[in-house]
Amino acid sequence: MATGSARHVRYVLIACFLLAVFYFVSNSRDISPSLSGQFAGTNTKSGNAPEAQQPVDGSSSSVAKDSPNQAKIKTNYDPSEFPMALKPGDPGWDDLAGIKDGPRMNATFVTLARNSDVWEIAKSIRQVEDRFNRRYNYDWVFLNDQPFDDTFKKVTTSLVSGKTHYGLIPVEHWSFPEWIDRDKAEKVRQDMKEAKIIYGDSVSYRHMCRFESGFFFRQELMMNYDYYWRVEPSIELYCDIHYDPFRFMHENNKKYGFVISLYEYIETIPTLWDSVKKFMKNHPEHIAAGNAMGFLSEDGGETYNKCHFWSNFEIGSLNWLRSKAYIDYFESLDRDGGFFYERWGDAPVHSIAAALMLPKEEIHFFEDIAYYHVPFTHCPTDDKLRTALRCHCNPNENFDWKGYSCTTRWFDINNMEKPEGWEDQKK
Ligand SMILES: Nc1nc2c(ncn2[C@@H]2O[C@H](COP(=O)(O)OP(=O)(O)OP(=O)(O)O)[C@@H](O)[C@H]2O)c(=O)[nH]1
Ligand SMILES: [Mg+2]
Repeated sequence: MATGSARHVRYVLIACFLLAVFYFVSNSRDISPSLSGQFAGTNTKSGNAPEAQQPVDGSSSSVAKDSPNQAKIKTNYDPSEFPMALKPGDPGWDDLAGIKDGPRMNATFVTLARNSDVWEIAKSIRQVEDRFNRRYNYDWVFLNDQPFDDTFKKVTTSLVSGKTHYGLIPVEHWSFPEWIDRDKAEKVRQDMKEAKIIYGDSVSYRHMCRFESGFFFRQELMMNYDYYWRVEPSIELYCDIHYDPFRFMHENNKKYGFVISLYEYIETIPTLWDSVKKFMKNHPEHIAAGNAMGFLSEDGGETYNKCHFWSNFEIGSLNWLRSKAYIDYFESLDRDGGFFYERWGDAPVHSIAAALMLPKEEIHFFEDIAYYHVPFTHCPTDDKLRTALRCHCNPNENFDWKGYSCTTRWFDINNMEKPEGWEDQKK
């Protein structure tokens, strides 16, 4: 009897031990985020040391300027070892738990905000984390023309799963350049106020637009990264994101990604296109073969149709924005003074640059990233896709195919097939 019960106890102990081993193995990925994090930028084939700071942007790759769509570039990891679940049914699609294994890009979220924006940016961060970043833990850079206060830092750091960084914008990136006639600028603001143009009388809005057009990507903190994802206060993300959009950009040699496009108010940019034409004449070397001029103009560039990508959402290449081509473009526009003598927005400024200075295949429409910034929504058109992505947006609010959107034009100039059901959403 005594021998029998000792054997019994031994069996129970062995069973417990095996159960503990099984539990540890099956949960190890979830309970050791720092271990998974070490995959960032490593050469997973050879098991080399992390190379997270190594540039990963395709700008130095050997891909031709007018490369075909979906041009793949060399990576310092083996993509097939960590397949991305790009569509329902792809390997790993159902795995939304825990920290995602595989490589990380040298990328960051970036937000320009005031201290008073803290609760609205908190909502945005919560959405980005829940739908994507809790599995990827990318960093977040916050920029401000005033020092961030403790509340802002505490709240945002508590919400972001990656590292947070806080930057103070130098005065020279947030002030009138010396060549601007302040009296003339003041007069314009008065006129725009009377004409009831939104933000028409605001000085800070103009500094913001100029900063986003020409300076955010070369702030000291941003120099550590190759890709950015811009997030504004009060936005919503409506669907799960099953793969890493930064990695998608890198592997497919994309430089600029958008979700919503529309027409700009002409009152804010009456002479922008003249300024762009001057730049094109002075710098033909910066205009890409196979560009997306057809998105911007119906007459081969004579006039601007006002189409632009809505820049409050952007995923893009910082190395492209830091390129000589983009800097020459920004400096040429900046000299012409329209950020202050009119009210040029960073959305048309970025969009025109992308459409003219990149081959059109390097611009990507993220159909599967559902997004809201007042007053427009991008909600995936295809019913099956929305269900698979567990979206909570109302498809009737999808702006893509409505009259004021330029997304139909984007599809047409790229000969892209529109998603099932698009015609039902036109009105
Ligand atoms: N630090 C700082 N950030 C600003 C300032 N003005 C705007 N921003 C930020 O710049 C971004 C764009 O400003 P918004 O006020 O959202 O401009 P908008 O998207 O054109 O207009 P809304 O429809 O009001 O959202 C947001 O992330 C703001 O938080 C400012 O004066 N200082
Ligand atoms: Mg906004």
